[in-house]
Amino acid sequence: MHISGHQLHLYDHPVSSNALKVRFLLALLELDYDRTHVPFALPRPPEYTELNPFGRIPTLVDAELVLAESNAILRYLADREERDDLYPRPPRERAVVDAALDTWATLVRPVLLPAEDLALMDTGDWEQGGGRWEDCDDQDALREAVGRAQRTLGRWERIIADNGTVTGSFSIADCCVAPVLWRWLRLPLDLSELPRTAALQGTLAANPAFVAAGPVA
Ligand SMILES: N[C@@H](CCC(=O)N[C@@H](CS)C(=O)NCC(=O)O)C(=O)O
Repeated sequence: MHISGHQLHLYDHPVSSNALKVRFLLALLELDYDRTHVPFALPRPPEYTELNPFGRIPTLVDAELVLAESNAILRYLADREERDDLYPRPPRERAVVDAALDTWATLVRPVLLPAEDLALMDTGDWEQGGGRWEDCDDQDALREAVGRAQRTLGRWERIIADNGTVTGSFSIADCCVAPVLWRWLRLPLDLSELPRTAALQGTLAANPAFVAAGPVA
């Protein structure tokens, strides 16, 4: 499907949080890659669903390996580059990173998404990064959705470290959460009682590799 100058090829969208977490890690690892833009509009182009039958963004291609699922891609790239600092080998340390990745993907992310839908995706062109929460037509629904997110982040707060990282030292779990926490800078979230999450959000937003990865929305 592509003629690539680089070994790695990322199928992504500038606005996709799942693609941005991969670009963040690629920037940290200083790996060059080619990019193909996949539009959000459904159905996805047939060349893309041929590569990734679920059609979700992103997909990473590394020679004959075609890898979907952003967290699997983070694990793969850290292992590929033998970056045990980012994804530790000792089972107990690795389990802590894995638990953070799974908790975020299965318990936190899904609760945050409805508020993003109402505040950003429904208020502007999402292909371009969406609109402003102030323009949401149903502010009561938005308040409720943000409240649910806030309560879930209160649980998240209790499992993360207090030094601006997820697990106590920077890992792929930080790459995983960075795009969505950064996106939430655009939502009316009260972090006054969530100091660890606030520190994490601030640290990640200022990370030079995150900035280099080109966050859009
Ligand atoms: N579990 C997948 C989810 C990927 C995903 O949902 N990507 C979004 C873009 S961020 C997407 O394709 N959304 C549109 C869709 O659901 O088809 C991953 O982590 O890579």
